[in-house]
Amino acid sequence: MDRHVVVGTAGHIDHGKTALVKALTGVDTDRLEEERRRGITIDLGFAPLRLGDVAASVVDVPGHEGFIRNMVAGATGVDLALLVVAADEGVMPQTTEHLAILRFLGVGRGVVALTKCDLAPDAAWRELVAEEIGAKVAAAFGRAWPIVEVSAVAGTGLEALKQALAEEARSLAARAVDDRFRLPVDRAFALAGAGTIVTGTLWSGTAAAGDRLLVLPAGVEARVRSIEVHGEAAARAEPGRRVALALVGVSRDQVERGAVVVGGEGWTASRTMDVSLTMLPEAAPRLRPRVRVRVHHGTAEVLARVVLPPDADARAAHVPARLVLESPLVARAGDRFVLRSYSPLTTIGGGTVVDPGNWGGEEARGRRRKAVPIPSLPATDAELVALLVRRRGPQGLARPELEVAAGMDRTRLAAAVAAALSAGLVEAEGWLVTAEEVDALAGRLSEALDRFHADHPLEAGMPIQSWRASVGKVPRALGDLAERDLAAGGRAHKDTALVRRAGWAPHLRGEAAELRQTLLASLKSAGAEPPSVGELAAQHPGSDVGGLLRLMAREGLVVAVGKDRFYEAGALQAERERIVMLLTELGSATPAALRDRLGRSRKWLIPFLEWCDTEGITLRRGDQRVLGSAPRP
Ligand SMILES: Nc1nc2c(ncn2[C@@H]2O[C@H](COP(=O)(O)OP(=O)(O)OP(=O)(O)O)[C@@H](O)[C@H]2O)c(=O)[nH]1
Ligand SMILES: [Mg+2]
Repeated sequence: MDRHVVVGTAGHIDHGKTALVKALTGVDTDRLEEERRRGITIDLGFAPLRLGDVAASVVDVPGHEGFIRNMVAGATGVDLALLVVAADEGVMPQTTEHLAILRFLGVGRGVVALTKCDLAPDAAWRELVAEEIGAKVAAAFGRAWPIVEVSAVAGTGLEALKQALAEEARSLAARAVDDRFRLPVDRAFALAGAGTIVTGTLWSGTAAAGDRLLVLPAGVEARVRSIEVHGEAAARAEPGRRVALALVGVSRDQVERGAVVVGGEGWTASRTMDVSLTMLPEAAPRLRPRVRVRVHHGTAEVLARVVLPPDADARAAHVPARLVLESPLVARAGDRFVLRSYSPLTTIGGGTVVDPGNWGGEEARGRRRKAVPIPSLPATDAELVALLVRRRGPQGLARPELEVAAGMDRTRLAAAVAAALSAGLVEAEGWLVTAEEVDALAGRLSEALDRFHADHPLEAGMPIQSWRASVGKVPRALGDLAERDLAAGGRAHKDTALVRRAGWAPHLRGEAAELRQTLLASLKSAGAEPPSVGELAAQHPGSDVGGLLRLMAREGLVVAVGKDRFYEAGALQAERERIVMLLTELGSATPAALRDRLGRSRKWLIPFLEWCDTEGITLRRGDQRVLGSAPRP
C-alpha cells in the first residue's frame, strides 16, 4: 500500500518555496490575484506530489512575516518539513522563525532545500550556508536533516530532493488509526450541489461517507456526504492526509479556518487550559503574569492571557502555565501550539497542552479560590491519565471525555488506564475517579449515618434517599462506589428503603419508654377512632412522637393505617373482625352502607377500607366492597 505523507514548506519570503513546489509538482499554488500581482504567497497552497510509492501532498506556506498565522495553520499536522533556504541569501529571520514554529508544533523531521543554487554558483559559499542551516536544524531538533542543493529555475537537484523526501517519508512511524477523528479546518467554502466543503490535514482518526461529525466550536452536527483525499475521491479519510469533506447540515457561515471537525462523544471547546510552555530565550523576559498573547493551535488563532505559578522561571525548558482563552479552543493533552506576542507580532514560544480544561469541579472551585495549582508535564501516560482524573475531583471522567482529553489513541490509552487503575484510580461502568474521592465520599456518608442514628435513636435506619441527599449532588457512579465500599467494609447495611450501621438497633431512653406507655394507652382507649400523629404530637410537645410510633409499629404494638394514623394492634384486629362479619352477612356493601353499619365517620372509614384493600381483607368491585382473599381472622 502506498504511504501517505503531508509535506509543509517553510522558509523566508522570496526564497523560492512556491517556485520549488511548482518545479516539483507542476502546480502553481499562488492562485490569488493579489499573490500574482505582488509575487508573494499570502495564503496556503496545495499540490499533490508523487514520490515513487509515497503519495505526498505539499502545503505551500507564505514566508512574509505578516502572514505567519497562515504559515502556522499550514504547518500544523504535517509530517515533514521542506525548509527552503535561498543559497544566495542564506539564513534569514523567517528561516529561523519558521524553524522555531516547526519545533513548537512537533514537526521534527524534514529536508532542507538549498535553492537558487544557480544564483550562488560558488561552492564554498553554498557550503557555508549549508553549514549554518545544518547547525540550526541540529540545535532545534537534535538531529540532522538532509540538505539538497537545487534550483527551481535551472531544474537541478529536483530528483535528489524527491529522493530525500521519499526516504524521510518512509522512515516515519505510521499514525494510529484507532483514535478520534479530528480535522482542524484550514479552508471552508460552499460548493453548489455538494454542500459545505472543509479541508485540512487530518490530525487523527478516520471517517467515511455517511459518518456523523461535529463542527466545533459552533457545535453543529454534520454528515459526511463525500470525501477527497489528496485531491481524489476516496471512501475513507485517514490520518496524516490532506482531506476535503463535503458536509451536509452545516452552512458555510458556521465553519471557517480555525474550526475543528471531530468524531465521537466527549468533545468540548475549552476556555482555560493548562500547558507546559517553552519560551524562546530572547522572548523569555516577555513572559510576565497575565501577559496577553496569541495562541496558535491547529488552524485557530485566539487571544489569551498567561497565568503563571508564583515561582515560575520563564527561562526554564518547561514552564507550567495556564492559558485563559478569549475564544474557545478544541484541544487534547499532548497537542502542540505556538505562542506569539500580542504586539509586536513575533513568535515568542510554544508548548504542549497538559490538561485541555473543562475540568468541572476543580475549575469551578478554583475560580472561587483563585488558585488551582498548575501541573507540570507528566512523565508517563499513566500519570497523565491519573492527573486528568484527579483534577476533575468528584466529577471524575467518563471514558469518552478521557479519550478526548488524554489525546491518546485507544491502544495507548488502554495501557495507560490499566497502569493508572493499579495506582489509585477506580473505574465503575466506564467512569473513572480517584480512590481518594471514593474514600472521602464514603467518609461523609458514614458521618451522615452516625449523625442520623444519634438524632433518631428510635428509627430503625435512615431513609436511603435522605442519606444520599445528605452529601449533596455527586455523580451516581461515585455514590455507588462509596456505598459499595461502606457495605463491603460492614460499615453500612442497606435494605430496600433504609440504611443503618451494621448492628444498629433502635433504643429507648427513660422518658421515651414512659411516653410509649402513654401513647399505647391512649391509642388503646381510642379503639377504632384513634387520634392522628399530629394530634398526639400536639399533646406531647418536644417528643419524637412520630419516631416512637414507627418504632412501636416495628414492634407490632401499633399499625399504621393511612398516612398519619396508627391503631393499637388489638383495636385494629377488632375492627377488622367487624368488617369481615358485615361483608359475610351482606355479600357486598358501599362505603356509605358500611359507614352506617359500623358507625364510623368517613375520616376513619375511608383510610381503614383502603388499608383493608391492601391487606386483601376487602376487594373493590365497582363502588362496592366484597371480601378479599386474605385468610379470615
Ligand atoms: N534564479 C532563481 N530564481 C528563483 C529560484 N526559485 C525562485 N526564484 C525566484 O525567486 C522569486 C521568489 O520565488 P517564490 O517561489 O515566489 O518565493 P517564495 O518563497 O514562495 O515566497 P513567499 O511565498 O512570498 O514567501 C521569484 O521571482 C522566483 O522566480 C531559483 O531556483 N533560481
Ligand atoms: Mg510562495
